Amino acid sequence: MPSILVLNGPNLNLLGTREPAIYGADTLADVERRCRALGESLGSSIDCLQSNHEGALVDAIHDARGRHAGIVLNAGAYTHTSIALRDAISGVALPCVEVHVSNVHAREAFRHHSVIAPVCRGVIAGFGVAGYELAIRALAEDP
Ligand code: CA2
Repeated sequence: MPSILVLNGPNLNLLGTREPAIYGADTLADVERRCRALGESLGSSIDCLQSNHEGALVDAIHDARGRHAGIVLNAGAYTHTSIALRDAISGVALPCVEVHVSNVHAREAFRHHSVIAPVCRGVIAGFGVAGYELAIRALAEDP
């Protein structure tokens, strides 16, 4: 059964607790439940992990090699800064879909640039937490 890693970065453990106008009301546990349910219906197993630490995210991407067919990644603010995450994604050569809950392009200018987008299969932003499910569907259809 092809497996997908849903990886969330810094502060996404706060989903559903604050700033609902930007990030909605679903908690990270809700998101992970929805992802697992979708995976089940698509015949994919879903592993979920969240960390606030850049190195732990790099380790998770490395560990995905040989275990997962692809990665759904919301790297949070590291999206805009982390060459280490970019190098990890290109290093493992797994298809990776960049996800953002909010429409980063409608927000502050510093959120408009992603250093990881060039090494990702694609980017989904602005569809709320449904973006994670869209990304899983994209990977399941074209692994
Ligand atoms: O829109 C997204 O998904 C982001 O990746 C979220 C990051 C932000 O730095 C990116 O620019 C866009 C921030 C995640 C913080 O999440 C919170 C959720 C609720 C309350 C406070 C923070």
